[in-house]
Amino acid sequence: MKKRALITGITGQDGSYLAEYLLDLGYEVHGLVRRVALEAPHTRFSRITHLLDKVTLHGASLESYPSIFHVISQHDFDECYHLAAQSFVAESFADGFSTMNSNINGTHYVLAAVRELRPNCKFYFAGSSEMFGNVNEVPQKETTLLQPRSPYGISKVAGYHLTRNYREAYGLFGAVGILFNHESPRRGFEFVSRKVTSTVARIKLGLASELRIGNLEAKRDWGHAIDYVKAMHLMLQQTEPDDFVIATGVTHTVRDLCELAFSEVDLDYRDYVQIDKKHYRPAEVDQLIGDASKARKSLDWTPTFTFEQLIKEMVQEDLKSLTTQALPERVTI
Ligand code: NDP
Ligand code: GDR
Repeated sequence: MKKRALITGITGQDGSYLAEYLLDLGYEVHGLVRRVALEAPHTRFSRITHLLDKVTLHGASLESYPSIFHVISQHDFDECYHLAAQSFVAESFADGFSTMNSNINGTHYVLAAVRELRPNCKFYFAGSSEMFGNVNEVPQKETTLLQPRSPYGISKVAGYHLTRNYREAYGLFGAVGILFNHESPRRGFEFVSRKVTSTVARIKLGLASELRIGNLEAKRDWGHAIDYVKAMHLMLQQTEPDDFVIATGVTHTVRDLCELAFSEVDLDYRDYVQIDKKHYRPAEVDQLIGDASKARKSLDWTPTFTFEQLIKEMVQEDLKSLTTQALPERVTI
């Protein structure tokens, strides 16, 4: 029997890779998408264009319990990967109310509908290293204190507790992946890795002259999304639900990222990078580095991409897109 999976956020970076991975494993894959996405498929489905004839899409919104309930009532899902969220930390400072609403209530709606309609469906919640926030230990692991520093981080802590509560109170198989930053050529343009690699490609091709950026000293543990979606799947193949940190254990500064990306096209980042205070966060998470030893031991998961391979691939893919097709303008406000 084919396993049937529902992915919320299938149009996002992780959703698109996870859909591909599950299809390769022989799953029947369903995706929850916003109704607005159905009306603008050329832009909204850009990451899953190649999958559209292989997956079943359902219109729903994280803001509407009835819409989620309706989707989950349609099929007997074996696994539900809840990835949909307002995922940009800076935006959560600009509009904390919307972020809280989608990320906390949306997660609660999915959990409540799964419990009501599909109590045997395994549930994955996309937790985040942003939950650690003002870190009290380095590196961070599953037992590290949660002290979030942004409305986004707070919303993910709430989702984490909701998932654990459904596990403990109702016996739902709910697993939380505490994933550190992971990137790819499909990363949104507003996130720093893609902002840097896409601007480097534009500069190299004479389409831009500078890179305006915020805190160069912020440190992140960056991995490749392809590795991270495999960890999500592994978490739902266990006999008991549990929570896992997924990270490379290697940290770099935003400055390292710029240096590497510019050097990939034989340029010196110091000639192009301009610090713009507007990209600083009201509260920053200075040093994130994960200890994924529990995942390594229990899931047999290890990352396969280095930071250098990741950034090289992103720069090369951005160069290729620019020379073969029109790359959408990055809009920054
Ligand atoms: P993206 O921002 O690329 O994708 C987010 C997805 O959520 C999109 O499909 C988006 O749909 C959907 N979505 C957003 N708001 C709503 C809504 N109101 N109703 C329905 N769908 C909505 O994120 P990633 O793929 O990078 O991340 C996936 C998940 O993992 C997120 O929950 C994120 O917070 C979390 N995470 C990500 C990490 C990373 O480094 N990438 C690290 C740790 C956690 P649309 O296309 O229509 O906008
Ligand atoms: P993050 O990713 O906030 O860690 O959240 P992002 O790429 O936005 O920022 C990483 C670090 O870079 C610094 N920075 C800048 N960031 C952006 N976006 N733009 C800039 O110009 C800039 N200059 C410096 C930031 O201050 C930060 O320190 C991502 C998201 O995918 C979340 O959904 C996920 O939960 C976490 O990773 C883990």
